[in-house]
Amino acid sequence: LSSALQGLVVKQQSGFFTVETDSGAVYVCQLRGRLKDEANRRLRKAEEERTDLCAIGDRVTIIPQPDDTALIDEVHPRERVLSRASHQFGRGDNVQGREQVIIANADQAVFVFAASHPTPNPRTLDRLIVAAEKGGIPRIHVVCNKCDLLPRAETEMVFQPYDAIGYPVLYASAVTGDGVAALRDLLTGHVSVFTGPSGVGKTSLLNAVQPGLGLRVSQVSHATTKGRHTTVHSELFKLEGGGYVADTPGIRSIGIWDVEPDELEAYFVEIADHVADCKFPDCSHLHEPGCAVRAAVKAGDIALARYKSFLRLRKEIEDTYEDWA
Ligand SMILES: Nc1nc2c(ncn2[C@@H]2O[C@H](COP(=O)(O)OP(=O)(O)OP(=O)(O)O)[C@@H](O)[C@H]2O)c(=O)[nH]1
Ligand SMILES: [Mg+2]
Ligand SMILES: [Zn+2]
Repeated sequence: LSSALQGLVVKQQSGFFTVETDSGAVYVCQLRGRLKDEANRRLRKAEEERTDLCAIGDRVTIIPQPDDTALIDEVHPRERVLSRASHQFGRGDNVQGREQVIIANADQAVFVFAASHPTPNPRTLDRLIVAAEKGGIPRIHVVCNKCDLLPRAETEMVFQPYDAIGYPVLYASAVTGDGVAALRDLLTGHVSVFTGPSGVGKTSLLNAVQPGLGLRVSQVSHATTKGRHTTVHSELFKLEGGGYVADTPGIRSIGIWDVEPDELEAYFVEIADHVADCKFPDCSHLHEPGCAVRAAVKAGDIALARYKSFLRLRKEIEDTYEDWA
């Protein structure tokens, strides 16, 4: 009779989870019935919480079966999580926002964009940063790929503000190999997740970092049609130098999960630095006198684009809360 093993969920694909055990064996698993029952009992609660029971990065206990598959017996509590809200909004009782776990237990988030093709959207990056700060991910990095396509000065105008507020930006090109060694160093020894829009070259960069991976990349040299994703499943890969990195499907949009309007400023770190100096403790940083945030924007200490992004996101979250009330 097989006994329980401890492992890591490295892949998730339509109800099946690939688990790598601590001794290096790999099993394709399903959630055990008992867990499913528990899950069902938890479903009413999950209806309120609306989250994924198991995701890549989860530590699990599995029980091998005679047919070489295994059952997931237990999903261990998560240390941290990178999540988004999936957009399934309905009306009235059918409102169905839910938490989609991008990865559990990552200690590093790498947000990948392209210098061009597709044109980077800093508002998407702001959202990803909010999600990572909310999830307690200690290391957040930005990678700007396809630097072969645009003069560096133009690219830096978009990304330099992030470097300035403490999110290191790495300029790279999977085509020329620029920045690939630095990226490899960055990933080694960590559990990282690659996230960003489709077609920016996440998979191409991973192939460059570790050629043995040989992952499938888009044949189209630039993302033309929205909704065409080359990578369709999230998967964690073991790095030769130690650690893991997850390749994930490109995101079209990222909804903010479980952040209240008043909470948002805490996840815009350079804004959070100033709120204590506002005259009113409940300052909305919109029109109140003595607002230290607006003063910092005027003085150029907070980038105007980030301030606008913050206001826009807060408005969106407020509207969502109103819809749900
Ligand atoms: N010019 C240039 N093209 C690149 C670079 N990196 C990737 N590409 C091209 O961009 C296209 C998309 O690359 P992928 O690696 O599939 O992009 P992805 O981010 O993994 O996309 P999804 O899996 O859909 O999320 C491919 O045709 C690559 O050849 C780069 O540094 N420079
Ligand atoms: Mg890909
Ligand atoms: Zn203020």
